[in-house]
Amino acid sequence: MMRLWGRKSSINVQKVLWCLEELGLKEGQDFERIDAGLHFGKNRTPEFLALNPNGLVPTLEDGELVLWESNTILRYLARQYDRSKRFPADIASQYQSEKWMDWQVGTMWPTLRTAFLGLTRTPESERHYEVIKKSYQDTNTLLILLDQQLTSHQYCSGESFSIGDIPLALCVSRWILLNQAFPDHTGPRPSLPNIDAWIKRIEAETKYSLVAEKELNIIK
Ligand SMILES: N[C@@H](CCC(=O)N[C@@H](CS)C(=O)NCC(=O)O)C(=O)O
Repeated sequence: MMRLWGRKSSINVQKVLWCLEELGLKEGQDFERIDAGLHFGKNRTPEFLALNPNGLVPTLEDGELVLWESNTILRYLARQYDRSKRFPADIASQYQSEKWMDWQVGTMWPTLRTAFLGLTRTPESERHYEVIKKSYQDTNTLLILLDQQLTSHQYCSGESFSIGDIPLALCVSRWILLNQAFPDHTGPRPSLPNIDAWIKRIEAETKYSLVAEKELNIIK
């Protein structure tokens, strides 16, 4: 049985849980999950650091194989366990999906992360509101790119849901939630109709609602 280390409130753990759901892999049957990170701790113990020297979640053990980096875990799960062909297998769709996964981890999340951590994981007295607003507004600009992609395609890599949609949708969900919870500190959120339609499609056609927590888990 696989073992997944990580608390459910982490965006990166949510990616893995969502992917496992899409693949029909069940907690308690195909994998066990151990709460780790933030108030659960466990991620700085020598045993955990031997698995993942970054001390971060998610970390996946599958037999002898130990993986960290959430997007890599998604790639592995899709390649190893997609028995029912849930995700597109043609090379063009796969690499379009890869492109958006790299964009999420290298461009979008680093931009939004400042606002996210600033508003949800930083005590109010230590928040830098100008920096937070800039981070949020810069994300607005970036998301116009994704909205444009979704003008002519149903999903990020084409007409089928792929693993690339998972990281993107979880980021977009946080972008929406942050603005709902802190409108004064994020500043306005533009209407991006293709992203709105894509999120609705994802909610209707995937297991997203089963795993993605709709809370920011704000630490005061
Ligand atoms: N690039 C890594 C980032 C992992 C990461 O930053 N994980 C956060 C949670 S989202 C973490 O472990 N934070 C420490 C903690 O929860 O204690 C990935 O995609 O897996």
